[in-house]
Amino acid sequence: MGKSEQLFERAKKVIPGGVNSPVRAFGSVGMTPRFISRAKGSRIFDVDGNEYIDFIGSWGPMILGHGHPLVLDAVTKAAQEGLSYGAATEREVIMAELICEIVPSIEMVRMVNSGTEAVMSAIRAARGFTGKDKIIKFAGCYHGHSDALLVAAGSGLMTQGIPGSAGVPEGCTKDTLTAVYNDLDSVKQLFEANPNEVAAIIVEPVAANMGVVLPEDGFLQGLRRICDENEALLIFDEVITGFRLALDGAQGYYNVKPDLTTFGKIIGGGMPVGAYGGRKEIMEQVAPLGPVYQAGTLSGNPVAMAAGIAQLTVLKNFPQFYKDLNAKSDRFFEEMHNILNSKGIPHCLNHVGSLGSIFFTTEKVRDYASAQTSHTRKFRMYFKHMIEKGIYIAPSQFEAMFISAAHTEADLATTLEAAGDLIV
Ligand code: KE4
Repeated sequence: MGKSEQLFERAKKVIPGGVNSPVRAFGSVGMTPRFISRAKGSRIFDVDGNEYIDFIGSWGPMILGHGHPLVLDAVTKAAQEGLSYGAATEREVIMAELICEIVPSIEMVRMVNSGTEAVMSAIRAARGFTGKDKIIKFAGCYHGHSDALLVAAGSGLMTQGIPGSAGVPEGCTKDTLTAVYNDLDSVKQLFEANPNEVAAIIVEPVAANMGVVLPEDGFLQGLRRICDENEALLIFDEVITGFRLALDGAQGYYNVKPDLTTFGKIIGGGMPVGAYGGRKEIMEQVAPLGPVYQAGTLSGNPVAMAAGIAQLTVLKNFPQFYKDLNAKSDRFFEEMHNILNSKGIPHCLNHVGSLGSIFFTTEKVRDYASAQTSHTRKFRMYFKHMIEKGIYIAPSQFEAMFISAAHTEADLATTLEAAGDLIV
């Protein structure tokens, strides 16, 4: 029995499912999860000494690759000055100024410790600002695990085939309305059925939790228009797309301005960080300034801020960064598509920037229902084939591939070569 198997047996005795986040359990691909010992650049290494080219990148944060020297140096320096004070620090000001400088729609921002916390808090701020209770989300989108958002959710819930969660009282979700991604009529119908009751629409501007599903032309612009017509707020959940598609995220890439934005992942550089921010008049509702309460012991933690500031500063200071990363990624995904086509494997490959996913279906995947036509058995075969070739992709059909600046042309060529041997 290898070390991963041994650790998994031990873990299952003391941690639910042996993991601290469900998707890590490799349940949907029927394999023992790899226990990782270290990572560097585009590579991760498991406890049995196996090396992989990593396309998870901690589910998005590692856009520079693992262990970037400027990030590590910043963390080391900050840690030597103390791990946490529970008091205001200069680094929090620098981080907030950076985000407000880079993302034009953000005039004020609050740091929290995860994407879930960022979304939960943004929803509360939207309800507090508008005085309305209902929220519209989209089937297949995932916004973390706060009660009100565990409705028709993507990511791990979709992987496990459970649209909701036990332990969430009907009272917590009765104000959550579900629309169809890329279907503006489904949104309009909800507003017509709930006149003057909808506080906000929350959307992943590029859905990445039902696999990657792109917004069709006019979809995001349509949401902006519908929100303006109904005096509701538009919340972009950019926990994945923020600082991923472009320096100013999906809102810059698609040129649509939300009222509030949530972040996570990349802004923490690998440390636990989330944030929500937007128009000043909305954010001024948040305590201690306003009546919307939200707090956190480790919010704005100095070591986490140091990691985030270092990563965002690298992204900001290299104007070519996104042009190069997105061009490299486009070439890779297009070549992957050609290889699968040449092998006669029916599939839908959706990608934008350094984000992409392959669905084993003959349909064009444009929403939750079409994503569910994917043959998860074929995905399991694909996953097993790739990991045995040393390619580490998400152990779920309904997650994304993340390409980083650390992925070399050789890494990508090796990955394409592995796909060339795929039989599904
Ligand atoms: P966290 O609470 O996991 O930091 O963020 C929640 C969240 C919010 N919004 C979006 C768009 C997200 O994708 C996420 C979390 N993403 C998943 C990956 N699909 C995290 C991985 C996991 O659950 O282990």
